[in-house]
Amino acid sequence: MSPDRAATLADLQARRVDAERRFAADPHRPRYHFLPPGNWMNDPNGPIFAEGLYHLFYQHNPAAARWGDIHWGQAVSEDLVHWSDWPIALAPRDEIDRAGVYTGCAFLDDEGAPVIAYTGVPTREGKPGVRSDNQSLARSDDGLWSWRKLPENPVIAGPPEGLDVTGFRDPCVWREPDGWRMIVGSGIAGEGGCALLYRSDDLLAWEYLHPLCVGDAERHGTMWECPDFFALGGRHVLLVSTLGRQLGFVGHYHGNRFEPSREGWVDFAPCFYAGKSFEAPGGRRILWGWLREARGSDAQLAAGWSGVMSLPRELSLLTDGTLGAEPAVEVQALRRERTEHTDIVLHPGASLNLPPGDCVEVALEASVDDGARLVLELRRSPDGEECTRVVVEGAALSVDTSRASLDPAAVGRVGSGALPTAAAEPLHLRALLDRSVLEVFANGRCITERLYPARGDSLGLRLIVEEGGALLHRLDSWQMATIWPEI
Ligand code: DQQ
Repeated sequence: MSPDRAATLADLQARRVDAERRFAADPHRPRYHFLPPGNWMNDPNGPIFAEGLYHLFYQHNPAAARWGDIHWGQAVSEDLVHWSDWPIALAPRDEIDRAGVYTGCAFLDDEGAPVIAYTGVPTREGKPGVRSDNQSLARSDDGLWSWRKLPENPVIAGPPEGLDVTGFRDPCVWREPDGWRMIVGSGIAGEGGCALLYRSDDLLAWEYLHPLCVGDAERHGTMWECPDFFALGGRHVLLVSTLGRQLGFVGHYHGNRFEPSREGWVDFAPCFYAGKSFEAPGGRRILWGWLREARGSDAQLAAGWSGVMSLPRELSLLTDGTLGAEPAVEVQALRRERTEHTDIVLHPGASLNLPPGDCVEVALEASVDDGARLVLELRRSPDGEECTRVVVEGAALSVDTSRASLDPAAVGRVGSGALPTAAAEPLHLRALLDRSVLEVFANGRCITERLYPARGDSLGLRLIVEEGGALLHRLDSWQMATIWPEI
């Protein structure tokens, strides 16, 4: 490593340690989810495994805990869990992207050189999509450390002629035997959200083909942001962010056409957004998502940070053909002190207290009676005034944050969705709590929420069977370690 690079890395590391020290007294700042050392973060961008490292880019305002002056931040990891900050990858400092370098992807070109495709936004005046939002490229010649925008930019200057679109951003690029493909998030006025498909031989000249797929405005929204497209389990998956959430289509792709046969929300709550995936060694498909705040902008500015990355989620196709997700196995490296319970019959009304905490994981496997209601209470104050509830009732999974916080700036709500399997199947439930972040996985489905308890003693954790009974085959809970150097 060159002395210059070593010095820059040391500076960035020192800045991270300072930041985490400064934020140490903030009870809401997560300890084992990635986030920048301060200020604003939104979408994950261009995740890629290259040159032996996981690279994670993200939409970033380095100057304030609010959206604006959007850059591409960058962090790298050897293990998918612990991160080092690298220098900002892209800044909005050119005529064609002065108002922001928006979301995109990263890939290796035919020579193996790392390339970023992103949306350049020259001005925020005018209608998105027709105000010269463009698709542009940057290349790295030094192992993804620094990025040079191409002189040929923009490689696509605007949406196809004659198409009345609702937006034009967030390229996703992949290679096919007969050339490169790019989809760009868009929507056709009067029809619905869509991903516009392009083809190229050299990544510089792009020919518009047609929409890869068009949604129905009412059910799938009028604009598709952050499209992500990949093969999985013998099918293809198209992820799009729309209507405030991420939608996943599973289907067949042939002859440049995608025909979805299954669809569903990638996460049941509106907190997980703009998810972007990559192929990890071994062929695993790993998804990252932006976990938005669920408190007012004043509270975000006062905190000095906003936005958290989800845990890496490994995607799969479930036996019913729908998209499933669970935390990547690497996350288990953060488990510390463990408590274990096995083979417990839980009668109606039974409860099981677990070691309290605000950075914990609970994993359980249970056979639940028909009509039973199993509840995991987290961040519970001793008198129950504050409490977040994860509820499994029949085939319904929900998270209720309506009593999570006494703070009026914190949003409380109930999010829910259906589990893929019948209640007769054992329930596999995992809840990963990291201060203001809660990610819940159950039989392949997930629901993510943000919670900001105001009381310092809201740390209680317990399992209750409110209705019916259950056989708890096993339950483990762990205190979780921080991913930052101990401070
Ligand atoms: N965020 C980016 C856009 C994208 C949106 C801008 C989704 O590229 O469409 O920060 O959150």
